[in-house]
Amino acid sequence: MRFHQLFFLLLTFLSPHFAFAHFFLKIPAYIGYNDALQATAPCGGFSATSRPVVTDFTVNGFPVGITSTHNGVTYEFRAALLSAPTTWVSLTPTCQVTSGGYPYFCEPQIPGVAAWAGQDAVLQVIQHASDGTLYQCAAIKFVTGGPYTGYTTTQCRNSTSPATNAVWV
Ligand SMILES: *[C@@H]1O[C@H](CO)[C@@H](O)[C@H](O)[C@H]1NC(C)=O
Ligand SMILES: [Cu+2]
Repeated sequence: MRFHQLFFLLLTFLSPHFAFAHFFLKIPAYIGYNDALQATAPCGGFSATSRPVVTDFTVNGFPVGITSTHNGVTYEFRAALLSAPTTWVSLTPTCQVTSGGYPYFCEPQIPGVAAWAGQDAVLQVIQHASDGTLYQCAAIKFVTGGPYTGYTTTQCRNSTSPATNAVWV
């Protein structure tokens, strides 16, 4: 292989858009991430009832943090009870996020479902991007109280360089 071909290959691998690098749910901990299956509803190729890590989600607000390789996307934040894992309710309006580069977006106070306090549930984040609809889920339990403020401003932040611009619609 000639040097310039190798160089091109390296560039391809290092690009944030290599393969299908899509988006990552950072907070709360996701059920699982599989790049190739992220377009599979409802949880990107993982079972909605899988519970490797369970996060207590305060119903008066809990942070949801995401990184994405896409520049212009729309997010939906939904939840379902573990006992009815196909019945999703929206927690928020949709959110349009624009950014150059590799944005980190964190909304510190995604509201929970107050009536579900004390119950096991699933958080679903849907990203609508140029390459389609993509899914990530987190195993949660709704608990009373909040907003939860236990994450640092490094863990829950919006990118500033390049800037994240988020609008709820
Ligand atoms: C990120 O931007 C959204 C939308 O403007 C905002 O609601 C949220 O509070 C911001 N996150 C942080 C950590 O400031
Ligand atoms: Cu993608």
